[in-house]
Amino acid sequence: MSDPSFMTLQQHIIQRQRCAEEATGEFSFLLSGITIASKILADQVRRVGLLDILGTTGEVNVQGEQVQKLDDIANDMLMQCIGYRRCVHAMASEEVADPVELETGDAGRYIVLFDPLDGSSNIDVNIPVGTIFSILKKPEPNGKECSVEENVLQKGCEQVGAGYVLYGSATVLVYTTGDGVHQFVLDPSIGAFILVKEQLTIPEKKAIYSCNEANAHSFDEGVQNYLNWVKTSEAGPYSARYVGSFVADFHRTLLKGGVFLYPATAKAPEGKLRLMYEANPMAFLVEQAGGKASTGDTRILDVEPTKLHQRVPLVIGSKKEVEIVEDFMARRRSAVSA
Ligand code: P6P
Repeated sequence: MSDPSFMTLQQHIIQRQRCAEEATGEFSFLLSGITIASKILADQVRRVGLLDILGTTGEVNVQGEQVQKLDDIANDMLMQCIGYRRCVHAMASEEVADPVELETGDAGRYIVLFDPLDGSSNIDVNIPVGTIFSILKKPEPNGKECSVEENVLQKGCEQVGAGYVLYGSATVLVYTTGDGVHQFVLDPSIGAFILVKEQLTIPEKKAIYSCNEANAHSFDEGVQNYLNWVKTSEAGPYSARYVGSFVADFHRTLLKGGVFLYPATAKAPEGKLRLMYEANPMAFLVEQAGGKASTGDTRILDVEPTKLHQRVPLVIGSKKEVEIVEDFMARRRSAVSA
């Protein structure tokens, strides 16, 4: 590194925790479990095709999706690297039906939820994929014995940390602990995530929309009206961008602005993206960056979870762009109810 003033992710977390009344070093130790796993995954993802890790395992996961070999590797890696941390009470993964409770007793203060490798069906064609994580506190005991499921099912507004790792042309990590959004790039020459942007903010408005319009026929009619409007000269010109890998589409939206939509469809009547470990962490990040995230009418972070793997419709991105979509949906609802 030519610049001695660089800051690593660990230094950044410890520096910020020094300011927080609860600086115990536990949080930075917890996050280091995620970053170790992500460095190993970055190396694996970069070498797909050279290693026997392409394709599927032949199994189907709890979501009913074909398990990619790298899904299993990513899940095992994260479970192992986070599971060693005594400060972790439980973990929950997109790849595992139920939360995993760790025998850490009172030392276990945190709950970590993750999608180990989102977009993994794109790996074989070298499209960027990502790891998404969400961190909750184990609820204080209230006299009632709570199951690990009850401890895990908390609203997104209860998160104490969230972030993602994007395995693309560079390996990028973006995280928040509720004090702004910070971006790091992995420097493979030293094996450390280096700070590149502090207090990242999303543009309030940007004429980019990101949506799989092949499903448009079964979208909410308000969304269909939005998709018609967005192509008119009055609206635009808008650009359409859709990678089909949520972390990649979200990262572009966060940095450049715009709106990403995955509404309810005939095939996915609750939406496709999962609340607890996809929508919630990205909603925490986008709000910390000055953006907005809703189901189309309800703030994502206020959605009361009922199931670990529940799905939710998602409209996320620049505040003004999300509000335009919400307005189209609200106008359609009032037209129908009139
Ligand atoms: P569609 C990948 O499978 C994923 O879960 C997200 O990463 C992505 O945003 C979405 O599904 C893409 O879904 O229906 O457009 O292929």
